[in-house]
Amino acid sequence: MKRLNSQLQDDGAPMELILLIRTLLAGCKEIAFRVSQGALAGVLGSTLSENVQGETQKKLDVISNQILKDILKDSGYVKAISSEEEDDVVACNPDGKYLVSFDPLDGSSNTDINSLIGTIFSISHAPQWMKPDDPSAFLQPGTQSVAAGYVLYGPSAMLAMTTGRGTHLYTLDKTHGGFLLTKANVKVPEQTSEFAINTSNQRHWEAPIQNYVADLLAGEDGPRGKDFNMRWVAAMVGDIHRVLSRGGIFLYPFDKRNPEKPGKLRLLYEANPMAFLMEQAGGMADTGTGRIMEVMPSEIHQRVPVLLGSKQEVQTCLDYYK
Ligand code: AFP
Repeated sequence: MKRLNSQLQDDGAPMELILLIRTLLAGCKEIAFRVSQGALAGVLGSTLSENVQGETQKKLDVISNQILKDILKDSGYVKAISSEEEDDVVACNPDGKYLVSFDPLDGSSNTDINSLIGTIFSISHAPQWMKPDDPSAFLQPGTQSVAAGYVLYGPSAMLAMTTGRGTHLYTLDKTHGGFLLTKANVKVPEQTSEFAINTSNQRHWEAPIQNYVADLLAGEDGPRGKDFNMRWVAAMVGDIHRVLSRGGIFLYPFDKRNPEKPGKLRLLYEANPMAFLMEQAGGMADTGTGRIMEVMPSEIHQRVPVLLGSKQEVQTCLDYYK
């Protein structure tokens, strides 16, 4: 079976980027081990602190963030880090070539119920003239990313990754500790009968999503003329992994509750990396008003509406915005 290293080389990734990715994944393997220990590792439950978004941090969030921060800072490849669990950017090596954004433990509320969680990341070039503690270095659209992916900590630990030459799936071989290629060039089916949205937010959606979901729910008797099934993992990594594996549409749309929070999901370390993976797998990723990867960030923890997945279904959903 092909190893991650040779796939990255075949995809033309530069050596320093390969070394950075391997460093990042060494941290993810440690997180995978801690996650698999569950309550035995004494890391479940909440700490008393809250993160910048006002959410209670779980101990595993804090530990995962520390693991990734330490390993990336020590590597020398990274100029600065932005993390869901850090208020500000973390300065690293002033001569580092890359910027890394990550959500160290996405879906962390699932830790309490032994359900799917994961690490999401994206990597871009660091502007050479900027200081490592300058947050504006991160204000680049997703189209500038050189690599993105996630590690899903499930029944097996799986890596989905792209360096812009297709999306590939790897499985962590715990016997020798490496990621092995298990599916090259993933292709998301263009059509689907499966959708994912948190319907408890329905009253806060705008008209286009209200109308779109109403038509999905009407099934065979409605204008779509077929029945749709619904799934919700409550961890974006889990939902996106299902969509990459068998198609579907995932929605976290604009929410009228708070105009300063136009959606729940964060652009830099949730929406952009998943959009990059999805587009490289032939899918589509949009905010409802434009391509996610073209959104120009105004701050590192910016939130955006997210509609992504099977191409034709996302297009159908976007038609409701016209
Ligand atoms: P947490 O990391 O705080 O658990 O949030 C996960 C997440 O940001 C994303 O992974 C999910 O898609 C989404 O929130 C689920 O949120 P709700 O189920 O609360 O709508």
